[in-house]
Amino acid sequence: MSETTGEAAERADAAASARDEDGESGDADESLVGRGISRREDAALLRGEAEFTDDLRAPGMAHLALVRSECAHGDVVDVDTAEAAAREDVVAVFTWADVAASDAPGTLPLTTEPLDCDPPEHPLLARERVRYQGQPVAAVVAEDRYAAADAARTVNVTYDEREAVVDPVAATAESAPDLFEAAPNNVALTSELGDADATDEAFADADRVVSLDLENNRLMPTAMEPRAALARWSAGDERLTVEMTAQGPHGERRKFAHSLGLAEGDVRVVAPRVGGGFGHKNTPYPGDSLAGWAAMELGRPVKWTATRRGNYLAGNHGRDHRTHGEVAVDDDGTIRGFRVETHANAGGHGLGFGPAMPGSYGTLLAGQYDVPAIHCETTVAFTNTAPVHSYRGAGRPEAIYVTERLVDAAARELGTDPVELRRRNQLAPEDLPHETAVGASYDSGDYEATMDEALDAVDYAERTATERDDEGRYVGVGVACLVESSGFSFESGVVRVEPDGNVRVYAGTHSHGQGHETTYAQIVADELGVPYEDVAVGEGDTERIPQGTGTFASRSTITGGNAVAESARDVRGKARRVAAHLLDADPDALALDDGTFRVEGAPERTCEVAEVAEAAYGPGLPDHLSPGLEATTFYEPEGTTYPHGTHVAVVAVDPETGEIEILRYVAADDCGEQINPTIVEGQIHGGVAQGIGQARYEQTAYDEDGSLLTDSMRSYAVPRAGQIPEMETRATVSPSPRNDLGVKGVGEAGTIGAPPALVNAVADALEPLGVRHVDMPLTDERVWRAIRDAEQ
Ligand code: MCN
Repeated sequence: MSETTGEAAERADAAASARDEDGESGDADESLVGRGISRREDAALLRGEAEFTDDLRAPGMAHLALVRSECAHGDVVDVDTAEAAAREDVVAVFTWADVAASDAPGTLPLTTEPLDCDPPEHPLLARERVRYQGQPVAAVVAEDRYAAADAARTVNVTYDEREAVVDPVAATAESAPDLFEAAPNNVALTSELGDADATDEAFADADRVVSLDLENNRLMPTAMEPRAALARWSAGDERLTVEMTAQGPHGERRKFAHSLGLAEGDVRVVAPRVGGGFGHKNTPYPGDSLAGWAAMELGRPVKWTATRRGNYLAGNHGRDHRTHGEVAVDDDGTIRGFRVETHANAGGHGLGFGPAMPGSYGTLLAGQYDVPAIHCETTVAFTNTAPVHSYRGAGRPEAIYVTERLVDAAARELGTDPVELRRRNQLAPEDLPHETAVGASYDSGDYEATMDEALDAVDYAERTATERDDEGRYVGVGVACLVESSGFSFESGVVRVEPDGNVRVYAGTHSHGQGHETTYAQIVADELGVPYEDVAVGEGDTERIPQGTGTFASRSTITGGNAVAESARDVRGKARRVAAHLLDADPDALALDDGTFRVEGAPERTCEVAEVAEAAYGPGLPDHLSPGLEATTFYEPEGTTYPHGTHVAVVAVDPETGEIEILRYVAADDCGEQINPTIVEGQIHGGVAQGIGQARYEQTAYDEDGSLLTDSMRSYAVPRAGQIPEMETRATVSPSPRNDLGVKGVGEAGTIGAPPALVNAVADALEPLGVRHVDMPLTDERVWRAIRDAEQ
């Protein structure tokens, strides 16, 4: 079942009118879930009162700076630390020899995924070889951060340089230099999805085959806050506490235990406010482990904060796929199959291959369509570049880009309207649940209805073929239909009513901009029947939360949201039994509303949740009631959910300069039940802005020796506010049958929809000029060259 924009808008309007001055509602008659309550976390952020890792101080704290390799591939001949070590303000200078001499293993797991090969783990400091520019070679600990940085600059590393390779296709050639003996031809992993024979047959039978070679540009996540960690070692009880920028504190705790040789229970990880993650704070890094290791060695708190350049050099990058894609299509527009071959870049030490793994990439290739045969081959290659891992979308933007570019190219080949081709092949609501040819199991949705929401907004039906505006610019419309997967693995959620009646909620996820403090409070206040204001939400502390998976892959609402909902329901049940005891009533005869239990039919017999809580923790409970008022849930959804949407871009392209103007951008998305429509809209805005960044501006560039050419924000073009157009959002609501709240994720929809919508729009605009495809980023120069090439 699907609710249209009109209905969703009505709900949003109702929500808006229910807001009080602070944007919060105390009206308990209405459900809080579904209201666009403004984010409670924003006040502290806007006033500059929120504390980030680098704001934290500890008595006796020293500062760690990394000496990063400027060589992308080479053998370390000598690390001369004498000058740095001689400085008075330097506490210690460490190299691999020091780590090796300690009790710690000193390495990070290469990846959590099984590979075709078994290369050595990533050493915290380079052993005898470096494999990417920016790899840490030495660490300097000093009394202040400036002294540490100055001293680090004096460390002189001599390398015996080796030939480097940066391109994932070139890396697999026989002639390419190997990074690891254990990975011949640099192949980290090959994977195959779908039925090759059935796909060959479909291609042989189809009227036409249309192909495209696509490059999914390499991106560098640019969170406002770089990665940072403050580590404290308590020698007395041999426990390590690390406050750090993390998306999943429990995963980080596992990493510290692994690299430092500690029991997980002896490590506490706390993620305070985190200034954006976008996937790149979800994998282990040498810097934070080294802070922990140095704190243990020195018996002093040690802080490490990455510089912007360090972040760019050695923080995980994203995307970087080279793809040959083919679609088999009949003349009547029926899609018979997709065949896709992709080389994905793993970088110089795979800390994770998220975007290249079949589960997050190839399984999404069917998009919104009923495609009987799909075959996808992926080769993941090591190269002398920064490790590549997840960046907002992590495999799904890469897949949908291929699908949506191929569908558009097929429409142009057939001379069919691209929307009509999509309509012809889209899965209908009654086709769902649906198992695709690449193993995804879609849950619910009316893809065409959501597409029509977006198309109606731009009056698509009124559009004539090719348009030119008053300035002679070519106007194009690009449509991108997306499906994504969300809801991976389990999450824990704790709900506790304190003896004073206040409610504390803890979850294993971590909000670093997503607004969980607001949305989880909405969920719990509803489920528990208490005022929203009484519910406080905490995340990001392994000591307070039993276990957790963390925030990534738009999974938090489905897993964490449902975990806290279930705990709240359990607590409500217990509270009802305690209240029944206090009121001497049958539990079934009690109604709970706005924090007060009432005996039905006897309105004078009431008791507050605070009284119930006091009784629950006090003496005198009858034998059938155990003390306490809290519950912990480990929740795993019944299956993955598949949010969907259609994004439409209208662009004007100047044929003389190649300059693009985005005239309209409409995103119609469906993430199931919306907990908070305002936050959902904000998530779409942020994602689309980053998607526009990929489509138009951002390109990570290495020279052939593996030196990063875009190592600052002067050379890496993150879009500025003025480069982001007005966005219009629409919504449909197709509840997921796979979790109790009926929710699907929304955090990445924008980065998935925007790139193909924009590239399709530019291809549409330039079709009369004979331009078939332009790779991202669509810079003026690239577009101008594509026009000139087509003219020739
Ligand atoms: N939401 C909702 N109703 C739904 C779905 C979500 O109200 N049906 C709300 C949620 O409750 C939450 C927000 O929307 O407040 C995002 O929820 P969800 O889609 O579950 O995604 P996560 O919370 O798991 O966030 C992860 C996702 C990812 S993978 C990246 S990357 C990302 C993103 O969210 N990084 C972000 N959004 C970001 N936003 C900010 N500001 N900063 C980042 O680093």
